[in-house]
Amino acid sequence: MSNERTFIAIKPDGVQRGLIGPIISRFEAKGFQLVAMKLVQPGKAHLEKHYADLATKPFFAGLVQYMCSGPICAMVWEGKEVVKTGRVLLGATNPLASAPGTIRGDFAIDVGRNVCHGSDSVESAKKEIALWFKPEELMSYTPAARSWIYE
Ligand code: IDP
Ligand code: MG
Repeated sequence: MSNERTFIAIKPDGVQRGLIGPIISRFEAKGFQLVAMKLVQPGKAHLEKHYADLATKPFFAGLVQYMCSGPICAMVWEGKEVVKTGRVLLGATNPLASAPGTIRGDFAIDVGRNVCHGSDSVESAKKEIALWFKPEELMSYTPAARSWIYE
């Protein structure tokens, strides 16, 4: 199915470091389709909800503070297996363990400043997209290059 969707976010450090363009470029170049994008600073309650699964972790408070420290570029990307492959493009959670050629491998060092987020399953993608976007913010369109990307 080529209409799978994932939630990808450029975290405050990525925005401040001018990495919006380079990160978007990698998803575009791969052939994935941008269906929604906005710059937002949604606040503590929203980010606690986004990272609810990590609430018991010792780094949770610092993580929420980091995510609240500036604007986030929130996006939805669509394509065949985009959830799994999106995380391959991002690289491992700890940038020092991320392969060169991945976003975190190329642009980050510390796990607490790893510049981007990507949904870890189709189910969490659905939840995250619903948390960050209203249905009318998601665009449905056929990209001109579609038949040059999919056989
Ligand atoms: P993911 O972003 O690769 O899915 P998760 O385990 O879901 O990784 O953790 C969410 C985010 O929490 C990470 O991207 C990172 O910013 C932060 N994080 C994870 N582990 C640590 C840690 O040990 N120290 C500080 N921050 C962490
Ligand atoms: Mg995660």
